[in-house]
Amino acid sequence: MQEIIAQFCEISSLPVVEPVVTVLGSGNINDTWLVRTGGFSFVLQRLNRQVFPRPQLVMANLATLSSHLEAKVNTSGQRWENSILLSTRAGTLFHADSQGDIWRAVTYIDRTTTHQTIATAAQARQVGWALGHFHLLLADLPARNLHETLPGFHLLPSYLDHFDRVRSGAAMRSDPDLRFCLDCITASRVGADLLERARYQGRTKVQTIHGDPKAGNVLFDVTSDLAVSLIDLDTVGPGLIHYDIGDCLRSCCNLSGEVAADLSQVSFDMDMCREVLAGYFSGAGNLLSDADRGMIFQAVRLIAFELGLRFFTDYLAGNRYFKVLHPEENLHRALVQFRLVQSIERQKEVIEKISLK
Ligand code: GN1
Ligand code: MG
Repeated sequence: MQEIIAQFCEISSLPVVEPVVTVLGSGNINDTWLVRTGGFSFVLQRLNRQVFPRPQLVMANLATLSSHLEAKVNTSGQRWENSILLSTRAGTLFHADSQGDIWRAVTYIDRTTTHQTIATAAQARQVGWALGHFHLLLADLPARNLHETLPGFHLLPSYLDHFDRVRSGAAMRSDPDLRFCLDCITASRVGADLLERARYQGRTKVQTIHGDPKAGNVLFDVTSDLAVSLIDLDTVGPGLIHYDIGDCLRSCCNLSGEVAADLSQVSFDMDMCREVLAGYFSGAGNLLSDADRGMIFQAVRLIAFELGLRFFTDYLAGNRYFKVLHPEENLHRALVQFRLVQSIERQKEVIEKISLK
């Protein structure tokens, strides 16, 4: 580790290295550490090469995004800091070690913490605001300036094709949990191409989005509990703004979290939904048209379904994509998302109503 750290800074005293899970929560893809050395702190990450087979594109995007964000003056009225890429001492965007692993450093935003699940209305409003504010910051960064690092990342029809292929090759035991997932997929795949159709028909346009704005990717100030930053920027790139709004809602309004201990408690909380949307609208200004707002219900339904499908497919394929602590974890994660989809569908009218002005 010392050798890696020395690529990014001069080591004067022995660095203190902590896994970031203890400080800023956890991620399902990359490995992350907080490094403190000689009064300087930064976040060190090893990129998951299986998920990101072309890390150069991820790093090029991060560099483009960093310079875009660094040029912005904060006029938001609250503390706001961006996660910025730090180059190596040799001036490169990342360090490749002898095993071909890719390491990179980003700024550590101090006096902050994360909430993996949202506990208060004020936090929900702040997450919504942070996403809206972030979209406003990205509004003048043309999507064509960024690479698509994960082609088809939020293309639900492609995930369904992939699921169908994996399923046909998987030995399926008879089990009520598997049955439940299969039934949900059959029911919810109806209309799964709704956002893609809107895109092809020109009813929604591709722009620069975050790609993964779940609650745990928002940094909160430890004292004020106000949002300070949106982190985890590997998936920033061309996409539909609805993917982000849907992902943020499915994450914030699921109060039992992605690994809910009691499946019967999983539901989509409408009070939090109101707060997230109010925060989003205040942060994003006039970014959304009325037609965009009209698609918010479908966005959250489809993104929760997409995530459930991705977890379930990965479970059937032998847990190759998402990190797991035990072999049934992706199945459990899928059950949570599919229950959430059912709860979202039951509240269609209310979600549609509060999405509009
Ligand atoms: C993954 O790494 P992490 O935990 O921020 C995933 C997201 C999922 C999320 C669910 C590149 O993000 O799409 O929504 O897990 N990221 C990638 O927790 O697949
Ligand atoms: Mg991520």
